[in-house]
Amino acid sequence: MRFYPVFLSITFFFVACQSKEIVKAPKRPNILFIMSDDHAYQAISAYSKKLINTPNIDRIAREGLLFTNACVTNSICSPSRAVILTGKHSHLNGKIDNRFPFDTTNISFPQILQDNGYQTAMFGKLHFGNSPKGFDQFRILPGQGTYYNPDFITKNEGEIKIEGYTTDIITDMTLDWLEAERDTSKPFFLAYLHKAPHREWLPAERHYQEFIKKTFPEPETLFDNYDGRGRAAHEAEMNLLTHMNWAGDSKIYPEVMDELGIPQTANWDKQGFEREVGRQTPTQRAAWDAVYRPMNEEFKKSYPTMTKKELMSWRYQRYMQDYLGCIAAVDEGVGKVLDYLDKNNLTENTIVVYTSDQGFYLGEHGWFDKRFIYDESFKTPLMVRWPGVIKPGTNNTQMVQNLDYAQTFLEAAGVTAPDDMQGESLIPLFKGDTANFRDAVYYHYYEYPAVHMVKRHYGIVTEEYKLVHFYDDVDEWELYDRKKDKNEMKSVYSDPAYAEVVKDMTAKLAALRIKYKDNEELDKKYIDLYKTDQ
Ligand code: SGN
Ligand code: CA
Repeated sequence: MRFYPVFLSITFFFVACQSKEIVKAPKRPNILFIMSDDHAYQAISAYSKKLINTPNIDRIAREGLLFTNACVTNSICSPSRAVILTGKHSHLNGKIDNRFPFDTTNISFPQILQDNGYQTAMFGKLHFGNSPKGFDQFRILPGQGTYYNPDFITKNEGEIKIEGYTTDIITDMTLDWLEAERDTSKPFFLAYLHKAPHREWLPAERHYQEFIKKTFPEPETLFDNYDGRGRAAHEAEMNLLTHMNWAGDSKIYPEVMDELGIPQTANWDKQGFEREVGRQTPTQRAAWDAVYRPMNEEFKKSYPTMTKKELMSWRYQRYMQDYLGCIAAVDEGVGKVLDYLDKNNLTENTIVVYTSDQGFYLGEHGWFDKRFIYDESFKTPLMVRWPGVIKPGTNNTQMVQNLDYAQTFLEAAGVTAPDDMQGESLIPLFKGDTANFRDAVYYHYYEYPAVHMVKRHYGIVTEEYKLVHFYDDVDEWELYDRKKDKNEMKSVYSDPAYAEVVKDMTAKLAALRIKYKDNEELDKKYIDLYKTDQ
């Protein structure tokens, strides 16, 4: 009997050598897709150490591939998610903005994975106005969701409310599914989707206590006056000083605003505070007040004598304390899920992706929010770990887009992607083969007029230049020299020295519009949609 295991392994070796199938047939990889909402790459230490340390998220880059020029096609939440799931630009999948529900007749890659033997699950924020198709299990936040004691729309339990902190709850749901519901006979696609760090930025108790004491370096362009750019930058309503809510965002209590005579920034300013802070249990609220009341008291003392410049700096610090505090919980959650993979022997055969639905302004150009084709919102974090395929600790500078994920995952699963998907598989890039990848990307933003008032625009971005056309209630073009003007402070569209570049980029943009099947008729159709449905 003592020799039995030896005998077994010899037999297995023999059979394995005889039958190439057993040795060669690759196991289809699991896919863990982690996405947070509005997580700027500036707030991930794998990209920049200026603001926060995110050791767990960084681990994915350290053990995998960090994309330094990943970008989106339309920098706003649900459109980005629709692009990811369908592999098609907004004008073709129809989800041009946050307002109209996603058209579920679109075919999404999780449906295809499910049809091809993958077990699929989604937890967290989707923001589609309807439930996801192609998922064996899901628990999603209604709309934007809330930070404390969230409601969930579920596949099997109706609508439920769970007490606790949303980021932690989404992490626990993900871990519980892996532990209790995973079908070990199938590969999985698991979408672990954080609400954090979306506005109105409420950190967990353990993090606000720590982050409220911190001070962060200001970005170079915090006091931008938008000279050098057109009407779109001037007229956007995303400025920290003038458009950020006092109660909802900066957490000045509504009664303190009244006492100081500070008017609401928007009519949902105080409402935003109630919607979020007002959801806390008495215990959570007492803990919150113990930290945020003293901050309000300090502010009451200093506000009357503060200059506009001082106020801007103060609002920036307040913003960063809460925004980055929210990210701390995301990073912890990612760490727990990666540890689970390690402990359960899943690391080797699981592709792990960390990304956001778009980039975000962290005070650059004086802004918060996103929407623009300008770099901070156009670019998005992206890192991928795939042991045995991706060499650990590598970087890639190609302009990959959220449009590419669907085809990438389908190829990884060994499934042919539908012909009408518009991205490019990233698998050659994973293997270090960067030849033949696209050298220009197409971008198109629609949600206007709407919150933050960023005008409609489309454009083309290459490594060197960015050409943008703002349209609808304006007709303006901008050109940026990305190498010489990293902060995009001055459009050189009318500079004679760039006449050739303008000509060349305009032709390339027209060609991209044709390639991706976008055109003026569609632009008009989507403008008219707003006229008939205000
Ligand atoms: C809310 C936010 C906006 C944000 C949109 C879209 N306002 O309307 O600041 O741009 O969501 O965000 S809030 O005061 O209600 O938070 S997205 O991530 O869903 O696109
Ligand atoms: Ca978002």
